[in-house]
This record gives sequence, structure tokens and C-alpha cells, in this order.
Amino acid sequence: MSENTPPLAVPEHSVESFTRSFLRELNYGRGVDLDRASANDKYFALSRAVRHYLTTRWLETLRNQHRDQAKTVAYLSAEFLLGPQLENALLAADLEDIARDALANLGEDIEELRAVEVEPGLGNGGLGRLAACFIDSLATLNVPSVGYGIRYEYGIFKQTFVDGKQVEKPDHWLHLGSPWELPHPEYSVPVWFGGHTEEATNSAEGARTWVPSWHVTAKPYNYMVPGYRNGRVNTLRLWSARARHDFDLREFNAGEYTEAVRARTFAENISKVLYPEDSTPQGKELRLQQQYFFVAASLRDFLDHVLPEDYDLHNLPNRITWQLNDTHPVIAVPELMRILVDEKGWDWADAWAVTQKVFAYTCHTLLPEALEVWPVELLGRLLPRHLEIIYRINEEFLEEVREAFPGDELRVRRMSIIAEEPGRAVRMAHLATVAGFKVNGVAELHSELLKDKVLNDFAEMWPDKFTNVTNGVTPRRFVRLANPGLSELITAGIGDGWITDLEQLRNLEPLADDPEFRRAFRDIKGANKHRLAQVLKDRDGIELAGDGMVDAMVKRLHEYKRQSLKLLHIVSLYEGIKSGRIPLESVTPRTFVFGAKAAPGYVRAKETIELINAIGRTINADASLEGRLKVAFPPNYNVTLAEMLIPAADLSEQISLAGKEASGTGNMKFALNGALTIGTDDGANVEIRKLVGDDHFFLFGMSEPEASDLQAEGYDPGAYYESDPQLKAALNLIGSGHFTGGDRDGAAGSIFASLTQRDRFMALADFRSYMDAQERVESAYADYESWSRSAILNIARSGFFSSDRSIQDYLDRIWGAKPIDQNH
Ligand code: GL9
Repeated sequence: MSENTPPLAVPEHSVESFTRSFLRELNYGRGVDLDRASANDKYFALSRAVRHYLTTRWLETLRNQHRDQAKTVAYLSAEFLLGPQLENALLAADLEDIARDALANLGEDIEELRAVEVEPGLGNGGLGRLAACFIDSLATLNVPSVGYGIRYEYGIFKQTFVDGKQVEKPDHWLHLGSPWELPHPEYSVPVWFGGHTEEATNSAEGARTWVPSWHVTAKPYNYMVPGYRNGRVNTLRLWSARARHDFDLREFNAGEYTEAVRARTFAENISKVLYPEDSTPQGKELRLQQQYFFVAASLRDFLDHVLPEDYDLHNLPNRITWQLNDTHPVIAVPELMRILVDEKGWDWADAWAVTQKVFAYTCHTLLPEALEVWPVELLGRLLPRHLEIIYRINEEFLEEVREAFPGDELRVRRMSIIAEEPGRAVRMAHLATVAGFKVNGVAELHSELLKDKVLNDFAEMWPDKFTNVTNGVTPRRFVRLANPGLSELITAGIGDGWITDLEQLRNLEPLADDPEFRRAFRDIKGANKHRLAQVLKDRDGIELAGDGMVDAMVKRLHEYKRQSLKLLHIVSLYEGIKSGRIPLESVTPRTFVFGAKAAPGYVRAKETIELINAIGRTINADASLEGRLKVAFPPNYNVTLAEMLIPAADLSEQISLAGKEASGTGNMKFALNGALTIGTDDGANVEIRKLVGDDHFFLFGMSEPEASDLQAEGYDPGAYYESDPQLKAALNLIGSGHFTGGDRDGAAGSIFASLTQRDRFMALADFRSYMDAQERVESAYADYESWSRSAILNIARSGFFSSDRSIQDYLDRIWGAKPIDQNH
């Protein structure tokens, strides 16, 4: 675009102007009159009208980025769990009131139109949602940056329950179209696969020529990522796989119509569906195709379309950092080497020097089974040249190891990028650690454990490579949008600076001692519970326990997170009441709320879902409990539901076995919305507890060193089962089939057996301590006045957990990029 193009004016911020935009979009964009428009038509017109207000800024941002050639952060992530877009755009553009009034004047309820939106669920959980929070903060902090990912046609599956069992339904989120994406087919790029390698045609040291055998076209779709009212709108570019457009001619001509169509489907499968595995990659070929597909397209896009044509790539480290969100995009490392050596004709050493300065790697796990490993056979078949490059990187790296640690062949074997056992395979985390100039964990404890355990050999070799950036969450979505009542109260107390400077929440501390403020806080919490109760009733026919405590455990279903420990608490309470050990009047009315999807192939996780539902059914139907205990398990927990649920919670369950949850981010969202945490010393819980103070946090369970000592000694769950009568009674009740209609063989029997015999995550060892902590919860809750003081202090002291702070840490510790002044 010419420098002289007059800037498009932002439409006027007025009800009249907004109404005009809306009606124009309805008439011209959708081709309908207001009185004939469907809800989807109106939702589209509304979204498009909002988009107008951001587009000018978007174009400006892109123009400046092109002009300044400033250092850019490219966030490479296979997942972006975006959540609803409309509300966020309304907020960023400061149009919430205007749009509501404009629609009301036309006789429309904006809430009804918002409900039409299907959220883009392009992620599994914490890792994908973190990426979404990060691009929000990058924009709000004015950082030149771009997100790169995959436009899955089907996001995370829709969860339904049939007879209490999880049944997955495809999430065809695009079936009515999306008003938020803009396709740019002219920037499509080819991505090649397969074939073989040959002697190089150039003379560069280390070069080979890759002769691939098939390719797909990567077509970009752009999404706006507006900063919070700062005039910046960044871009998220998601790639969709298309069959190459010339694919059919030859085959059509040969009369092989069905073959041609089949080939098309094959190519387009690449971006068809998000893999729903949480922390347990299955090593599927299609997944590696997805990874290379989006990474190759993204590098190509940046090198060919963002950089000027004559750009000297030796300067690349001053121009970009590619942040690798977990190992999913790590194939970018050999891809850049291939481009520099084979295509640009650089000598290997020059190419490696630059490659080592442009990638940084974030590790998100501690579970060994979550570290991606690709069989050499598979990688070599799909990307033969990349495998050769990985071998050479490894060769030179292992030489370095031998030099640093002479004679230590065991260490060499441990550190190798290529594993030999059980079969030859590429360890992607090792490749990322070797190539990255920084490696970070996602909470203090996690980063320490990375250095001491998971990547210990690497930390000994390169101590300075390792750093920590504790995760954070965006206060725009998870406080301001999710909890408007609380937001107003905070703003009335301390002004609205907290929305972009969350540490200002500190100023709330004195207000925790103000009875008026506490009353207002309680009213808001009550209203949020009411809102939740309404939604669950309408959506799922679920009733909550009156005005009781809302006790929430929402996260992916995984054994290490220990939903089963939560069940043991519930069953123990229930058993205590039924056996007369616990007087009913002494029990705090509470609703246990679960939200959790299980990976479709994860049998134990699915059994746990079944058991939660079975226990819930029994308890909810038991009239003798007088509604004091309820179990609510709304299906299909997602961002939309999180925004409804978290603001209503009193108690946040963060009960993973210490040393297993890398960080957690739900824990931060709850604390920021005034829930108290009951939790182990794991992940970011450690930092939450330190900040909010022990008096306002219910700590229980073994510490990480205690847990690993116990594991090393030889853990025997049977000993706990035998020695704790309450634990035994609860487990026996489950095992007896009491909750499963007498069935002892299905989910109940299986979980009983697994907990009493193996108990991989030592739930039984932490049971007693957990029960004691729950008693402390009950007595604290009995004094709701003092509880609300603690809740307010949780909010006031959790400002650290803004993703703005995380991004600032990435800038300072890793990227060396600076926010820029938009208006210079
Ligand atoms: C995760 C960790 O398990 C979480 O503890 C962490 O908070 C997030 C973000 O850093 O990353 N790693 C991971 O694979 N997932 C995480 O949530 N899984 C999913 O996203 C489902």
C-alpha cells in the first residue's frame, strides 16, 4: 500500500454511527432486512460492525510494522484456545454500551446475539489458552508480534454425556461461518512432503537437495488481535490446508475423478481436526504433518512476505524471535537450516550460527510421557531432508558434549537428540533445547525441576540457557469481561488502571477491612452464583445447593490432577453423613462443580468421568441430604463456561500431586475472582500461596521432594487404605457398586482397583491431609465475613498473575524486543 493512502477514518463512537454500520452490514453484507434477519445474520452484522472500528487500527499497525521493520516476536503454537471473540472486540474497541444501546433501539437484545457465537476451540486446555492470553497481552503491551497456528476445521470435541459416559461430538465451529476471519488466498504458500534427497546443486558446505513427492497449499486466515484500547491491532495468522489447485487436471483428464477427489481430501485432512490428546502425544503421522505444515508456512510467510526482498538474513536475530510453544513447532529448526543451507546456499556453520539465535523454547510439562518423540522411520519418510539435518545437528552437538564431559558416554547417550530405545526416535525437547538460545519453564517450581530433573544434563552444560517465566492470564477476559460486577467494584475502589496494570490491585488491600466493601463483594459473588445457577439450570437442568459454597474443580481430566482425590472427599462426606458419623447440620451446604474433558482414548480418565456422574446422580437424588450436598458436572467445559463459572466460585481446587502440574492457569483465574485455593505445593500454586499468604490459602499434601522420596522408597497405597478407616470406608463404598447400581466391574471397580493397588499419583497418601484441609475450609467458611476478607486479599495480591507481566518477563529475559510507541 502506498505511503500516501489517506488513512481510513475510525467510525464515530456513537449510537447513531454504530446503528448505521450494523444496518449496512445486515443489508449489504448479509443481504437481508432487519425483520427477515436470522439471529446468525444479526450476529454477523454486529460482529462486522464492531470490526469496522478496529480495522483502521489494524491497517495502521501493519503499515507501521512494515515501515519500522522492528524486532518482532512470532509466537508459534499448534493451539490457540481463543474463546468468544465478539465480547473481546467490543471491549477493546470501547463499544460495549454503544452497541447495546444501538441494538436495543432496534428492539434487539445484544445478549441474545452474543449467545449465537460458537467459540473457536482451537486448543485442548491450559497450553492453548495461554497462547490466547499471550497474544492479547502482546497487543496490549504494544509489542510488534504475530501469532502463527492452524485453522482447524474441527476444534476440541464437543463433550456430551450419555448414561453418564463421555461421548464426543465433532465441533464444527465454522458451520455458520465466522465473521472474525479474513482469508488471504494470495498469500498462500506450498508446503512439501516426502520424496528423497540428492546431491546438492549448490556448493554450500553441508547442502543437499530435497526432492519432495507431494505438497499441499497453506492458505492463511487472518484474525485481529486488538490491544486494550491502545490503538494497536496485531495479527493472528492461522493456516488452512488446501489441495494444490492444479491437482485435478491430469487425473480428471485420465478419467480418474474419484482418485482426484480422494487426493484432495487427503491433503485437506491436514488442518481438519485438532488432536484432543492432553499431555500424551500419540505419535500419529498426521500430527507431524500438521506441525510441519504450519511451521513451514509460517517461516515462509515471514521470510517472503514480511521481510523486504533484499533483506540480509544474517541480521535475522535482530529482526525476530520465534517462540516455540512447547515442542509442537520444533520442526521449524531443521526447516530454517534447510532454507539457509540448501536454498540460500549458506555454509552449514553460518546457518547454524543464525539458527541458534532466533529460536527460544517454552517447555510446558514435567510428565515424561508428554515429551514428543518421533520415530526416525516416520520422520524420515515424511521429511527426509529434515532428518538428515537433525542427524548432523546431533553429531556436532554430541561432539560438544564429549568435549565438555570427556569419557562420560552415558551422558552422551542420555543427551542425544536421537533416542535408541525402544526404537530410534527424535526427541523434540532435546532438539529444542540444543537449538534454542533460551529454554523456559512456566512457573518457578517447574523451571527448577526442569533444571534439576527433566533437562538436568542440559542445564549442567548450559546453565545460562535456562530461565523461568511464570504464566499469567489476561485480566481483560478473565476479570473485566467474565466478572463485570467485580470489575465495577474494583474500579469504584481504586480506579480502572488495574485493567492494564494488574499490580494496582494491591490498592484494594485496605478495602478488605472495610465492611461495606466486603458486603458489596459478597453481593457480587452471590449474583454471580445466581447467574451460574440460572445457566446450569437452563443448559443442563442442574440445581445448585441453595446459597451454599461453590467448590470448583475445572481442568482437563488427568490422573495427575487427581479428580479422584476430590471424589474421595465427596464420598467420605457422604458416607460420614449416611453412617451418622457426621451430623448433617454440621455440613456446609456446597455444590461441587466439575468441568473436564477426557482425551477420547484415555480409558481411566473416561471412567473417572463416569464415576463423577454416578456419584453425582446418587447424591443429588438423596432426599435425606436435604440438598446440602450437590454435584454439578456440566458437560463441555470450555472458555465460555469458564467465564461463567470462575466468577461464581468460592473455593478453587488445585490438588495435583506436587511436581506434576507445570503451572496451572485456572488457579490464577480463580484467585483473581476472589476464590480461595485449596491446593498442593505444585506449579504456580506455590507462588499464589506465597503472594496471598498462608492464612488465605489452604495448603495440604506432600511437597515435591516428599513425594519423590516416597516414590523412591516404594509407595504402597494399600498401607494407607488399611490404616485410615474413613479412607477405607469411602473406597469400599465406591468399590461396592453403591453409586453404580450395584455394578462393581465397570468404572467404579476399575478406579477402586487402580487407587488401592497402584495409585500412580499417590492420592491415598495425600487423602488425610486433604480431609484436614477441607475441615479448615469448612470452619473458615462458617465465618463468611472473614472469608470474604480473605477473598478480597486474594484478589489484591494476585496482580502478579497478569499475562501482561508474563509478556514483560519474556521481553526482558528472552526476546530482547521492546514495546514500541504507536504514535512516534
Ligand atoms: C500445560 C500444563 O499442564 C499446565 O500446567 C500449564 O499451565 C499449561 C500452560 O503452560 O501447559 N501443558 C500441557 O501440555 N497442557 C497444559 O495445560 N495441556 C493442555 O493444554 C491440555
